[in-house]
Amino acid sequence: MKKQEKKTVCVIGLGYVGLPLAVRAKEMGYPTYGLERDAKKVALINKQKSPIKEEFLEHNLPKFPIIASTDEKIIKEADIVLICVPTPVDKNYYPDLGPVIGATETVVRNLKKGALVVLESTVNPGVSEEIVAPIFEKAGFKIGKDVFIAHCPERIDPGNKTWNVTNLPRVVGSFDQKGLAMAVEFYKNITTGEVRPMRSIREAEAVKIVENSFRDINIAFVNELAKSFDKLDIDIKDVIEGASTKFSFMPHFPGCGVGGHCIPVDPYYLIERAKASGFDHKFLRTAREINNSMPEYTVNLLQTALNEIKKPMKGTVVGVLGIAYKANIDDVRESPAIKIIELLKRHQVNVLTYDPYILEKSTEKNLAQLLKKSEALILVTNHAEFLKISPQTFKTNKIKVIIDGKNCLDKNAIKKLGILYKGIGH
Ligand code: SAJ
Repeated sequence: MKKQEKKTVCVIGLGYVGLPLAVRAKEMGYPTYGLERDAKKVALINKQKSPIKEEFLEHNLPKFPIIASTDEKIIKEADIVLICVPTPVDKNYYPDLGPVIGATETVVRNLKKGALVVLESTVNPGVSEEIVAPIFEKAGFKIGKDVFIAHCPERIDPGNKTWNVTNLPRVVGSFDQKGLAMAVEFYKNITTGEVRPMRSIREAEAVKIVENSFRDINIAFVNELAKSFDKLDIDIKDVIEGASTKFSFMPHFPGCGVGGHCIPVDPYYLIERAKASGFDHKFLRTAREINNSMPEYTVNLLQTALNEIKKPMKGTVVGVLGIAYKANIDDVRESPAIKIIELLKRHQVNVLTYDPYILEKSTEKNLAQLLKKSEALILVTNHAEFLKISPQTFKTNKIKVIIDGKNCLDKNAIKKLGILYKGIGH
């Protein structure tokens, strides 16, 4: 790890991935620019204020300020360009490479000859060769001479207190040895973790899709077990704890759905690309179907519980605890809460919401207000604030039904108070 004096870095996309990377590059001595289309974000970043509520950024951005701009001409200065734009799916779960294509075209318009361009966005094997490279070649750039292209899949886990851009292990692939060497050198200056060169850029693309699909299928496994064990009066939470005593078991946990910009999205990139080559990823598709079914399963648990106490869904006031896709962050992308709220409204439930990290999307501005008004609750996100609610508080607020979408509340204490509790297989 050595401080860099000369090479200039430009990060394209200053979100959960790009902004920490830019801050880290600056910390390691690279003059660092950030190209971001959202002018409000650019203004905040240039005042060293993080647009994202995230400890690493709020702590480090003021210490290692970068120059953010909406003007693509800042790429002209860069010896190293890092593309960190989203790779979402559309409403039919079809991959949307629009942001990657747009960013690549922007780089081509402004590229400094001989620069290294690294795609960090998660993509399926083949995108660098079939989508990114042709854009450079069509513009007359010779890859391996006028431009060096590499892929180093991002591994940022927002809010993770242990792993961040400074220590995450990375894999890197390129079209040529010089590009690989340039990229490996850069990332060795960024992370204290292992930097593993892969035999090809396609293998580097495959690594990230594999690690996230692995997580998705394992979550689907326990979600399916939760549904099955619910009918067998077996508590999946106890069973997972029991199985975890086995040295090789890797616990995953059932819940009301799988959200985020990675896990529920990345498998579709492989499913669709493999289909184009004549292979059907039945297993990955089935896992996605199981995980996508959990919001409806959760709402059905509420309907059953309300019916048990002779209350209809229609008109009942139901408080949704949490909108974010996971605990203690403010990210709603692909959050199960979105589907759950939509389904509740379809049942003409009177829906209230509260998320301490996303007050602007919450109908109630504090927890007490939501609890006071609600007759039933669905916990979607296991934010720390919700784990602190005492069972007596539910009783005092006359909550009759609790659906615990993350199996994180005190089931026995709640049931003892005569409140109807249902978890996910728990
Ligand atoms: N979830 C479950 N059961 C589990 C684990 C997660 O239902 O056992 C749900 C979460 O509630 C959430 C979704 O899945 O809705 C995704 O959760 P996540 O913990 O995987 O969080 P992410 O989406 O931030 O995943 C990131 C990923 N990082 C990148 O893609 C760069 C992923 O690779 C990491 O494995 C993951 O963090 C992690 O391990 O924390």
